[in-house]
Amino acid sequence: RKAGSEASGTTDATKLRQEILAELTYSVGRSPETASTRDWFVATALAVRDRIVDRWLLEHAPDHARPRKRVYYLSLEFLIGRLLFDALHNLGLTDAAREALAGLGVELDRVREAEPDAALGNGGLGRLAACFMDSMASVGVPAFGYGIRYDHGLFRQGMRDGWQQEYPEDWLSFGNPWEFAHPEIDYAIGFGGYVEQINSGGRAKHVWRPAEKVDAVAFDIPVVGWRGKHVNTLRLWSARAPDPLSLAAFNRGDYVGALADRVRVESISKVLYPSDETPAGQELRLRQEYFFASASLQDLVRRHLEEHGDLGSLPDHVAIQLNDTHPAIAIPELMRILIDLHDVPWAEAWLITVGTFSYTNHTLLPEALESWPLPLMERLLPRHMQIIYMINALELETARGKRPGDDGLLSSVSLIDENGGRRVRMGVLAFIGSHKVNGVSALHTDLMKQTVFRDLHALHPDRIVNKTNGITFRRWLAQANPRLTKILIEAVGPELLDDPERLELLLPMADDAGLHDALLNARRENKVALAKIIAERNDVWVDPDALFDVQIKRIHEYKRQLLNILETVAVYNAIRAQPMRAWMPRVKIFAGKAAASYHQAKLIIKLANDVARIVNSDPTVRGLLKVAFLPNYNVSLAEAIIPAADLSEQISTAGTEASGTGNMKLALNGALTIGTLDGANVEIRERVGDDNIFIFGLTAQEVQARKQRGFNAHAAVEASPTLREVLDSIRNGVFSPDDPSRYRGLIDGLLDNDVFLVTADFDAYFDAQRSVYRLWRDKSAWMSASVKNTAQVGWFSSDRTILEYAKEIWNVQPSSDLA
Ligand code: DL6
Repeated sequence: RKAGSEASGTTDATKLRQEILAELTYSVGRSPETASTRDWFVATALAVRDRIVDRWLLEHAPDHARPRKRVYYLSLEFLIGRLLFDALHNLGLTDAAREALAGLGVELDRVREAEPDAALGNGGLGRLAACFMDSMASVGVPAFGYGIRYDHGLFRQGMRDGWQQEYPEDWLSFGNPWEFAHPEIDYAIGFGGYVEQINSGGRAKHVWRPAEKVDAVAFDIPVVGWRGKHVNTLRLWSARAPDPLSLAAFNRGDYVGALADRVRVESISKVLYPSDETPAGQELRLRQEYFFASASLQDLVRRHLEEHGDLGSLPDHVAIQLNDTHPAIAIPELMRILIDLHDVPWAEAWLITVGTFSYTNHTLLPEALESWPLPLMERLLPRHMQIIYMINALELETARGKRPGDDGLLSSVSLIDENGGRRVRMGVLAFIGSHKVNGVSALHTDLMKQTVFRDLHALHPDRIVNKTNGITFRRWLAQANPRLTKILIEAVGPELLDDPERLELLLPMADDAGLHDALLNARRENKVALAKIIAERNDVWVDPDALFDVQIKRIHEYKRQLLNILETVAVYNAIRAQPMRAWMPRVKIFAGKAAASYHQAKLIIKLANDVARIVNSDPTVRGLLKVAFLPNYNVSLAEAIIPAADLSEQISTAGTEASGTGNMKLALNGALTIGTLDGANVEIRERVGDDNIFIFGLTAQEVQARKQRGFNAHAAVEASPTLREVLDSIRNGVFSPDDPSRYRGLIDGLLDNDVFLVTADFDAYFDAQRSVYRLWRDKSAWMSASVKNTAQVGWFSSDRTILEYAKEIWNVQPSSDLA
């Protein structure tokens, strides 16, 4: 078999059909007559996987003659979603698979639905890691993604009477046909114990004697890039107890006790940490971080030694990217491996470490910046703590040399936070131990320099760089929106799939009525499909000709779903006041999960559902305004919503959203953005132009200034009769007649301490929504703006982002650049 064969048409379909049948028979153990849709999915996935494997093995063959520098992307989250269409599309096999299965009486789209959504991430950070894996394989950057194979990914969100309920997610319960288990790739990970100092040939040497050991076992998923040219590896670690059970306890009849140790040890890879923000389960989280960082480093050091023999050349052959601070413990771990296990002197070890690591920051929110209590660190990782103290002492000495007498600077750049219980600051560790530190949008990077890393930036002015996020167009355009993709390919040519910046060729056609009609038809079909999902999940019928106004993302106060709900209520009040006016039909669509312990976010979900219930059933409204909160937002649901969206809500308080990537996906699919000058919205505006985006609200600078002056929400509300009416109606129980005081605390809290300046931005947002109405009434003007969005966001491809990382951070040559 030839991997990545591009041969299409009937021959390929016939061959693929035989391969699928063979897998169904010999791997799944079923006949076509008895096979379920899931069986067909497994058989198809296995047949496709076979096609990937030949090239994969070739790419991973030990190549001592000319080894290329590799990237190791360390991320606690990979929100990969379903993989079948990724693989088929990248191999050019989607049509062949459709034909092959049709010949067996099976529909490819049903098979696609049978694949569970691998939800090994919380949101943007994890999805970015998944897009990067696709892009690294596509542009030919040799890479490993390293993470954890969680038995249970992000919780399944259900709704009970409008309240979020969390249920365990079970993507692995029927196995995972994409992965290869490698029980032989197994590293011991230590925890606890003590450090012994021994004399080794006249030199003091530290030996860590852990009290406890856990095995990390590798599971590999091949990641095939565009056109099947390269295959990288996503290696996920699963925790195994060294002893399967205590036989002594078992023989005593203590069957539960016999397994207790194993259950405790293996809990490390049981569940994805439920949120970025909660303090709960701290110790388990730290164990997860060290577990996967240590396994990954042991693995890459072993590979490097096999290929190159000595560790001095590590930075020449290895680039390790830390996806946020979660894997930052890898920095002292590499120091430990170098110093304690390979006798590398400290100064050289530090040069190797800094030369190898780089770190991406994804948030400025203080509560999301990780730090660990010293006693916990000292207990779990005593040797690492010694190394951290040493790194800190040397860094502070350098800082003192550069800024003598500046004690404020010293305490801000110290690895140890002395305020209110001593803690290790992982952001500082990641910064100091990396040669490059990047933000994820231009604004975010500037703010990093001015705020969280101001003093570190002063000491290391060349370290912070910007790498604006991107998305893979293969998933978010070609797979998610085949109707639009077909039109775009007809308009600008199939090369678009290789080079999304070719979308700019659409610009001269932005006012073409024929193109508008084609796009409107495609969008309408997508909206009909979404309307069906809304009817099935929410029992609400929505009009596909209404404006679909979409806010899909994690539920968080800074993202301001509340602002959107307040505007919804304002419109509802206006319709009730003047029912017979010519209201523009609109559907407000929300989706997103709240962290299980984030009560305010869960209350906001309940409010959205309460508002939906009242608005959707009010006969005065006559269906002109509908509200739907779609439960269980995940990658697959996003793939259904984004192609059907007319308006994209990106309304975070300026300065709080690091980048956003949903904003890019929606603009690419032709939705117009209503948003603040936050994160990558700023760069989207620069590209699509002021006339094709609805920007409103305070800028990041204005937000800072307002806060410094002391913002008074009462005054803002007094100045806005519309807002006052909205807040009064919510506060007085109009939307919660069963419990009229349900939202009193929420509204009073907003008035007393409006941290995210919802009230300050309300009027500007309300006005911007009126501009949306005006443009929507002029279909051709709207479509012209929509085309200009699609045409000008090609730059936000994650291939472009990865090429920038490769050149400016990793110093890796993508194979597309090789002669
Ligand atoms: O960089 C990916 C993504 C950004 O687009 C979002 O703006 C940002 O909120 C998100 N951050 C996280 C949580 N960060 N931490 N820790 O998901 O990253």
